[in-house]
Amino acid sequence: EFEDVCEQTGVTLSRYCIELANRGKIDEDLNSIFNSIREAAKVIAKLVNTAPLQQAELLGLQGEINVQGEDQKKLDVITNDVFKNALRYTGKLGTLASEEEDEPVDGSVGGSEAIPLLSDEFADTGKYICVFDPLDGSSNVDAGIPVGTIFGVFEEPSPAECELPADLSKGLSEEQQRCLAGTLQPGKSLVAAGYVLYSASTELVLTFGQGVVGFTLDTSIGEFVMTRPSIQIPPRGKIYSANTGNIGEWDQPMREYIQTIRAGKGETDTPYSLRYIGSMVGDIHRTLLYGGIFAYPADNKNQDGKLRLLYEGAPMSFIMEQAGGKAITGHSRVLDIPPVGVHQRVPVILGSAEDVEECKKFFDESN
Ligand code: AHM
Ligand code: MG
Repeated sequence: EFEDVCEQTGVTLSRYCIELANRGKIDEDLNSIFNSIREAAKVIAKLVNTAPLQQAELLGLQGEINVQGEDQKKLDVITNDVFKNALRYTGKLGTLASEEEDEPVDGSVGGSEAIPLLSDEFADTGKYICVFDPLDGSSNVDAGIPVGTIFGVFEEPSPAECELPADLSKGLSEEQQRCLAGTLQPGKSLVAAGYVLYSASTELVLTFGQGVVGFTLDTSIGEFVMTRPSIQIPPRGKIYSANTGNIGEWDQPMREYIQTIRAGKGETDTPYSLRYIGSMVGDIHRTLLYGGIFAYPADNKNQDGKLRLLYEGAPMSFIMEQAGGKAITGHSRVLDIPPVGVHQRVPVILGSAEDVEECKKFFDESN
């Protein structure tokens, strides 16, 4: 019967995860976590899709608060709750760290909140840590521009690896120390990462460290269906993607590199085209599929760029490398950086291997 269902639907994300678990490629806990991510992604897709309708209903067409009156919660706050709670109810997470919250928090769930008839005790067995940005680029939603969710999953380190440097552990309770130590892991320790793009279609792209797979939400059945069994970024592209409004503030190597490729004076002798949405998930998704280079480099005002290492830089770099691409800060590999703070920023340059290598030469020569 299982096969019959799949003949009608294609390979669903749920089937994909079950089959990986059956083959021992992921454990049951990770399978549960992806169950929850899948469900949360569907809810967020719906929220993003209907946001203008809800806004119009609340404000009325003249922009005045209507009779229902209460303040509307911001979409990034709502989506944070959706994603966080979906993860917590798996009982498999020791720690959750969101771009929307100041500190990483304990991921366990107390009893069975809100479900009647399920009042017996439940012991959390969480050993995973999830870092996420529930709605990246949320300022774009009002204009109908694509936005996304980005996430990464770590395993909880052993107590011995949980020692925090004294300056970081100061003033924190034991539990806060555990959560922080678990969260401050370099990208190369990720066991899974992915993103969801809410756009013309809803796309979910993930990696368990064995290549990159893409799914598309089939809204008629409410399931993510595999549409790209193995995503490989082209080794070379023709597109660059960066906020060139800041070019005057960038580091010299970055500025020179972009000037070179857009003038057609780079290794391929072809002028590159500019594509920039200003919504990382959309810009990365295009880069992954069409090739080229995406950058949010350091500039005079922001020595570490804008994007966050844990919620944006590391998961996206893991996906990029798994698809055969590269991800650097300029001189070094993004996945090698050990974070010292949960909201730490990092310059990122990622995309097709040959393009990133060409860019890196400008940094190497500047030394
Ligand atoms: P956010 O986390 O506040 O939404 O900001 C992150 C977004 C990314 O999606 C995007 O790559 C970047 O900010 C765009 O920044 P800019 O407007 O400076 O080009
Ligand atoms: Mg963000």
